[in-house]
Amino acid sequence: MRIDVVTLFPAMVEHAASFGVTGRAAERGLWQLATWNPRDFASDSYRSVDDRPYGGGPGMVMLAEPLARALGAARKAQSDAGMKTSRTIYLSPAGAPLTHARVVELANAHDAGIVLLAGRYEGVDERLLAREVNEEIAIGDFVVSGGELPALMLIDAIVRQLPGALNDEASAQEDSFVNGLLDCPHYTRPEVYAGDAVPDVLSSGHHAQIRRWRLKASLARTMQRRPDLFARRVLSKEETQLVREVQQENEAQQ
Ligand code: 4HQ
Repeated sequence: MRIDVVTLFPAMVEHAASFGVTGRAAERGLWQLATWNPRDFASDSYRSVDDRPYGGGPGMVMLAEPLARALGAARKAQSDAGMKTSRTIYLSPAGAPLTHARVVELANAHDAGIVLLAGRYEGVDERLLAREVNEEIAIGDFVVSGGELPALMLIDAIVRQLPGALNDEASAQEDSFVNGLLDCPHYTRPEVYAGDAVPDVLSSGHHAQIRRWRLKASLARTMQRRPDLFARRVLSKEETQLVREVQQENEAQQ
C-alpha cells in the first residue's frame, strides 16, 4: 500500500505517522508514505499557495495551480512505483462521513495508490477539486484547522487493517464497528479497583460464557449509546435472545 499526502505541513504528517501501529507497519514494509508540499510547486518568488476569496469574506483559499502540480507529482511517483491507478481523496467537512466499511474497502485495494489532499485556510479552489479529486471524505461533523489530522486519522484506520499491521490479528476483528456494534467494556488487573470488582464471568475461564457476556454488553451499549447503529443491525437468533434479556433487565431496573 502506498499513500501520498499533499500538505503544507509534511513534517507533521511524517512525524505523526512514524509512531505506533502506522510506524511499525511502515518498518515492516506494509505501506509507504510520501509527502508533497504545494509550496515547492508555487510559481512566484514569494512561493504563494493561497490568495483572497473572490466575492470577499474572511480567510484565504488555496490556489489551484500549485496544488495541481503537487498532485501531478504525487500521481507520477505512484505510477513510477508501479501502481496501476491512483485515487485522490480530499479531506473536508463537506465530504461523505467516513465509515468502517469505507476504510476496509480502501485497505483491501492495496494495489491502488491513494493520494490525500490536506487543505488549510478556508479550503481549496473549487475548480481544482472538480478536476482532480475523486472523493471527499469527512472524519466528523466538526471543523479542524487543516486536513492533516483528518488525513492521519484515515491513514491510521486503513493501515491498521493491513494484514500483519497489528501484533494480534484478532484485535482488529473485535473492535467497535467491525460487526456493526460498539466494542464491549475491557478490564485488566487489579481485580478490585476503587472498590469496583471485575465482572465475575471474565475471571471464570468459561470461554463460551465470556463470549456471550461480551456480545450482550456490546448489544446493550449500542442500544443505549448508538440507537442509529442498532436500528440498522440485523440480529441473529442468539442476539435477539440477548437483546430480550437486556430489555428485561432494564425494565426490572425502572
Ligand atoms: N477540515 N473532516 C478545513 C475539516 C475536516 C473534517 C479539513 C477543515 C479541510 C480546509 N476534514 N480544511 N471535519 O474540518 O475532514
